[in-house]
Amino acid sequence: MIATSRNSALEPVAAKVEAGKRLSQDDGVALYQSRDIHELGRLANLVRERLHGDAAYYNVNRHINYSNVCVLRCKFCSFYRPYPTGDRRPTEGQGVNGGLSLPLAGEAPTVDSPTVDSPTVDSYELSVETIAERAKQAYDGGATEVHIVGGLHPKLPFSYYTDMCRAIRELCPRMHIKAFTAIEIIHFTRITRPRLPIREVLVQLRDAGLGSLPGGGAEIFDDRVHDEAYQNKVGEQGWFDVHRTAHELGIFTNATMLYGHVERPEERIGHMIKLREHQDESLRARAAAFNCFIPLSFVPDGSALADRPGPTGLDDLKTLAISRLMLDNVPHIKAFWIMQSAKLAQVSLNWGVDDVDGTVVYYDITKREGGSGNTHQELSVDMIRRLIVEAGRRPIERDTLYRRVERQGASWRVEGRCDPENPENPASPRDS
Ligand code: V47
Repeated sequence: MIATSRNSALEPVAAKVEAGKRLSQDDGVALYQSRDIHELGRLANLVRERLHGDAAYYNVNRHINYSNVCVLRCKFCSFYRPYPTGDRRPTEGQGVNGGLSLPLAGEAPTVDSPTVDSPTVDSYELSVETIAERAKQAYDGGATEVHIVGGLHPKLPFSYYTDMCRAIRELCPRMHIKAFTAIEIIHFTRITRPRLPIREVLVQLRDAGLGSLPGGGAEIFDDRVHDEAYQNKVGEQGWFDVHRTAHELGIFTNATMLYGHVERPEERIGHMIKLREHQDESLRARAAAFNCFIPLSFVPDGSALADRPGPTGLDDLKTLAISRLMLDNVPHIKAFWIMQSAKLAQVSLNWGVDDVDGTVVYYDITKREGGSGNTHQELSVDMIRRLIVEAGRRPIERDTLYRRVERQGASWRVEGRCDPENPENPASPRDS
């Protein structure tokens, strides 16, 4: 049973939050240990309203996953497929993501994967033309952002990624391209000959049209967790090197945390504190910083950790609220509704969250229903606004950089910062 009375263990933490002081590792762990969920929600809401009042942000976007082929075998992941053996090639131009028709559910299995239990999905890679066409379809429908990520593909050359950005830029001149996690950026440094440094990879992508980096690939910054769940993946140093370099170049980025698999509460808090320290540095010395923190609720279905239960609703809500309290220097906390569900994302708007991502449309990386579920995962703008209004918040359409979007149907323009009057929002993007 959940206690509803005020828990005295939280009083020192409450005093710090009310005074605007920074929380420590122990404070964060105390918040996780507390069963006083009402006090936790109150505190997170206090900080949320200090920063954003009653505003709640969303965007009109489209996710595209260019390929599920990946050289890694992360245990939490149900998305990856190995590169096919023999004469076979990944399915080209189709994929399960965002096909111009509905996804290819029920396909016969053609690829054996030792760890992933999702036999209906084959390996695929999309051509640059297909990606640009899908972006254009979204752009014509009024999307302001395309969010593109994929696996670490062993064969595609770096020019595939720069060509992809150029092709989208050409067809959709005002659309923001948010693409490639830090792990993909490191992969690009390894596939170029001679090897390009991170900075040069980012500069070439930016010149081709890249606008910002999503927050993926962070998982949990902890060696124990890393070794247990994603051993061969680039670790925290590589992830931070990419984000540091992006910030130096004036490229805004996001940050994520994948929780609810093999990590412990204190490791989640450690993760948040590492991000907070990095953000201090970026705000002090660099041209850009993290815009948003996105706690990603682990979906076990179809992964090698499918025997784990994944987070409960209460754990989701607590993690979102604690993120708001710990990350005092990151302006936005997002409940990515695909992960926490639209219903819980709505509730979280009074628990520290100020952003719910957007319309999404297709999402391949996680699928409910045993890992082979439908990748068509879409919320209409009307539904997003309804969720926000019912939560007692004021819906504001934003672009990727949190500038207000004024819209009439499919046509839109950016109106400057969402919160120009709010100096407490430390990493608001400069007007440019
Ligand atoms: O890096 C993989 C995660 C991430 C699972 O920046 C999983 O606005 C849950 O980073 N269960 C990619 N999560 C997605 C991502 C993202 C999403 C939405 C918005 C933004 C943003 C970024 O998805 C991966 C990994 O951490 N992931 N498998 C899983 N089974």
